[in-house]
Amino acid sequence: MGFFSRTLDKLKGALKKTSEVLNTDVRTLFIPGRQIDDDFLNELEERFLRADMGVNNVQRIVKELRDRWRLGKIKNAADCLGVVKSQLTDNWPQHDRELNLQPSGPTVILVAGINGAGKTTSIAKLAWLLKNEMGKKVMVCASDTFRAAAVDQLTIWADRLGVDIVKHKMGADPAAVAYDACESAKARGIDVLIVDTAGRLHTQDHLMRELTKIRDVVAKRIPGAPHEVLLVLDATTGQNALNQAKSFSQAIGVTGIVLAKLDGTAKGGVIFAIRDQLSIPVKFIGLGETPQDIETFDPPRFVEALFAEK
Ligand SMILES: Nc1nc2c(ncn2[C@@H]2O[C@H](COP(=O)(O)OP(=O)(O)OP(=O)(O)O)[C@@H](O)[C@H]2O)c(=O)[nH]1
Ligand SMILES: [Mg+2]
Repeated sequence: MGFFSRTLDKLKGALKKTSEVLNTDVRTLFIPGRQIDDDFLNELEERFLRADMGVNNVQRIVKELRDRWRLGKIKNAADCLGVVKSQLTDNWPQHDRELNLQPSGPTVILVAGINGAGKTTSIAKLAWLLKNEMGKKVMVCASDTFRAAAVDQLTIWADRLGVDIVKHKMGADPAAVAYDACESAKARGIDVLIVDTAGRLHTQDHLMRELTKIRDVVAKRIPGAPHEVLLVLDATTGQNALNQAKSFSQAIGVTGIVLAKLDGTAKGGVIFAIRDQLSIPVKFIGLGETPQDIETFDPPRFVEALFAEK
């Protein structure tokens, strides 16, 4: 049984959590008994745009609804809900959302993103998930040597979660820390090594090259590494996240997205824009600040949660 289904079984309450924390105002539109008219369709379009679903998506869905309404196939708001849900659910590409875990030897996960996106917190979440849900031996690597606080933050998480950490002093070469972590992970029989990196803008060429250097170093130490390059995106930045993803992807070859901070944002619809515009799967979603606030991303469940009553 794969990672995905195992995790789903264990996280039974997770859908409830998603519907509780998703904060878009699309669900309140489908009032029972309300008839479809131009006002309704315009309002629906507006709210979908506000949820940051992306113009193409929204136009496609609204056109579909308008066509069906004109043909007399649907009459009231409640009929729309079913169409919208299936429009949102049906077109997900068959992405493999499982982590590419190696059967033996350390799996290396490189984590990148802009400043404050939620990288270090997402690493704590992944470490928690891998250790507690999957029984993996996890090590984290403090390759964000830019700020002293960054190493401290990761150290605190490692201590709390009971996972190993490899770190150097602040200002050290991030690739050298990664080198040591790879050696240490092999020596200690670690299953998964997760590498934290400093936040950077995709426009900062020298910092993007630093990421490439870390990637090259781990590739030399461990066959096939990094097995995952996860880009952490902050859902509250909405459509901006798409540009970040495109640039990071060109620079370092992203294999999956962690969409953090979906709790409490009204821009949760950005996940549909990501599907529309990028060929990178969202693998995990972040729903809060504790290590347990993570879910594997499951499109149908997400769509259900988006329209579920709170
Ligand atoms: N509500 C919420 N807050 C989050 C989530 N993920 C991260 N945060 C918060 O966002 C802030 C930044 O998170 P970090 O994990 O430090 O972000 P980072 O990308 O490592 O930041 P730098 O290393 O400074 O670039 C912290 O206050 C986290 O608690 C999430 O899913 N939900
Ligand atoms: Mg960090």
